[in-house]
Amino acid sequence: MAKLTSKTDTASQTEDFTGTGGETRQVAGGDRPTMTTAQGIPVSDDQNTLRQGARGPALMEDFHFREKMFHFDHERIPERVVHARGYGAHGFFETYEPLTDLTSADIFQRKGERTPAFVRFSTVAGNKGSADLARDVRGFAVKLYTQEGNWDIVGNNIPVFFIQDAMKFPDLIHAAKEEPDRAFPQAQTAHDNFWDFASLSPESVHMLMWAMSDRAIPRSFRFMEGFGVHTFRMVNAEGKSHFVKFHWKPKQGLQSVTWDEAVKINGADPDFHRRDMWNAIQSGDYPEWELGLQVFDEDFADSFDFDILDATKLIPEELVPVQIVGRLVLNRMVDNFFAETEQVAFHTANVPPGVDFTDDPLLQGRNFSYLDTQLKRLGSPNFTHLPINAPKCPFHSFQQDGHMAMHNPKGRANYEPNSWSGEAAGPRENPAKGFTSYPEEVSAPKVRERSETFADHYSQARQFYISQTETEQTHIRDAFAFELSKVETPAIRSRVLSHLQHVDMDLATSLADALGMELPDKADAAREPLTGLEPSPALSILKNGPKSFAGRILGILVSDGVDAAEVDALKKAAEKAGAKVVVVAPRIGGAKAKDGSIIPAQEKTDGGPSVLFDAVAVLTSSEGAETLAQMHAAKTWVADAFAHKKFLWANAPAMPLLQAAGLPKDPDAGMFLDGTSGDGASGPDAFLRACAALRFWDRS
Ligand code: HDE
Repeated sequence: MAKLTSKTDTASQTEDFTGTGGETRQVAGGDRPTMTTAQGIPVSDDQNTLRQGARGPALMEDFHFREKMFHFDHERIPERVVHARGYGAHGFFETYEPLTDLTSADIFQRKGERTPAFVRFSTVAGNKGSADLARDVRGFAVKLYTQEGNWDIVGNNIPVFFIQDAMKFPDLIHAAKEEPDRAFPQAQTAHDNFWDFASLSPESVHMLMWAMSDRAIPRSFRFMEGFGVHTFRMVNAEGKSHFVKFHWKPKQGLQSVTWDEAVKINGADPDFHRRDMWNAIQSGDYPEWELGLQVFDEDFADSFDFDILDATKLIPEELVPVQIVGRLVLNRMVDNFFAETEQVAFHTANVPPGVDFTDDPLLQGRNFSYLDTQLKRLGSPNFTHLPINAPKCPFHSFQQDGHMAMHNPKGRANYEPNSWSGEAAGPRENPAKGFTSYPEEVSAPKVRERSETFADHYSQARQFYISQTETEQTHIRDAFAFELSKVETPAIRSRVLSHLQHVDMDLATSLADALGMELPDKADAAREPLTGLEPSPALSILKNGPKSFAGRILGILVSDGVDAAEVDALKKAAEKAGAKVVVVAPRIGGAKAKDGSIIPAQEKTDGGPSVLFDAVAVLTSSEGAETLAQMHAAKTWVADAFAHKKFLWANAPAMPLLQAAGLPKDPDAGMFLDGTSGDGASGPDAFLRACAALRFWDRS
């Protein structure tokens, strides 16, 4: 490397240089532009502050240093008070058929039309740097840049919420986040404050069932549903209104991990969900959801057992089927995380003409909160000027000035009415085309009161529970036991048990047993729960899994001496099934196959534990298996995959490793040993077909 000894104009140089202090300097030239200050002044030296003499004091006039440090000092903006950790991607929404009978919303007027979209997924409780696999609700916020303005469906992956009135939101969030005196636990509800608040708020019981289910530990954003939660309205051109619930259904099918995996994934790859989204989109495997509507009218609302304005209730799909109306495809990652994912600002009140609100007291509160929070977070009412937030249709108003105003009105008029003409006159309201609120009639005294119709807190919690498979019910029980084991105050645990007896006596009894506690008296119910609600299969994850192994990952643990053809055959079969393969080897340089070739590895045994994969294979030589059998990381790799009930393929030489890991000699139907499973299925294709079930839950 040439030594750069003098401060010359480096614009024409194209190589890396070593500066006088030994530092590497990359200088402009070729396709590298000249660095400038924010004012556009070319920078000659980005390595050294200006000082008096090589060992002397720094000089105030070093405008480049001062500007650089000033900007850095102000890089952070306040993180979101909830949903701080999130990950976004661009895509489009495609309308399947016009929905003119239902809504005048422009996005639903033309078959096949594509509308640009941006989606941000998030966890709720943790800070920006928390781990992806926290047991938590996931945010599913969609911005649709329609031709009549931005429409935000700011939803979650769970169709109900903890509370009924926005008044309680600050309390809920305070209780769920880290405790204020000790600042822990981070991104976890497993602590006294949360369960204290929740158990004192019986309206949260339904949502608690969801939060303790595997819905709260999704395998990835790609494999979860989204829900608008509240009842909204759709209004057609004649002004007729219908009630609507929004659903996003993943074409990939639903999938979650187990709690033991979640805990381990958080250590092995705290970015598991964002990495998954990045990898899928970058490799062209674009995730897709279909938009579904549950449409109903006042008559249904009046006949329904619950209040459609109560966000702690859902409408079973078996009662009001979900009508599929379009698809959402995510096909492009952001160019810059901060500019797009961090600065995107959603707001429940962003609805286009043809969509409207209901009086759900949670929704009404949200319609106040989001605009307010954006001002705090983004620092200026002009956050709508940021490209990620700006509409993609023409927009005109007389809003002006303020911090960072980037769209500045031209011409004389900045008010209306005005008597100017032509362009100078500016925009005018348009009664025919503009947003008109549905003229709902409301007449009632002003009160602070919760409607009687919101009082049944247990029936749907029970319905959710009885809709789950046995495996899922066990996971729910175990999740309650785990969370409550972290609660230090026995009276709080006991209060939870008092509510759960209204949900299911067996659940309450077995949980009391798991906690080593006596069952307390049943809680007094504000309203006696209904008996006889039918199970709703749509509420189970396992009943709504994928149809194939596509989009999933097969992890193959290999050793030196392995047969390269064997690895290749399994890899090809997996890729044919639409899955991806990750090869794990004791060394990151890969494994040396029997024929001397190198099988490249993407992970090293302890860096790529089996919890990161959907199904696993172990392909070794006899010698390699003996070596792996001595390695703790290799043994847990296999033992965990087995314990997590994953489908497992192993060649004959791998048996010593499997045995060292404590696996049974006789394969069950989820284990393909030497190519054949316990129920006689054989060959890589049969293995991958079996993998579509994702887990062999019958494994004892
Ligand atoms: Fe939010 N919520 N929320 N929320 N919410 C925010 O807005 C709020 C609720 C949801 O990726 C905040 O921009 C209140 C339900 C998502 O940027 C804030 C209430 C549902 C996101 C806020 C609720 C959600 C937020 C914080 C009770 C599911 C992330 C930062 C009345 C239907 C959006 C921000 C993103 C974010 C308020 C309840 C979903 C403070 C007051 C119910 C997905 O405005």
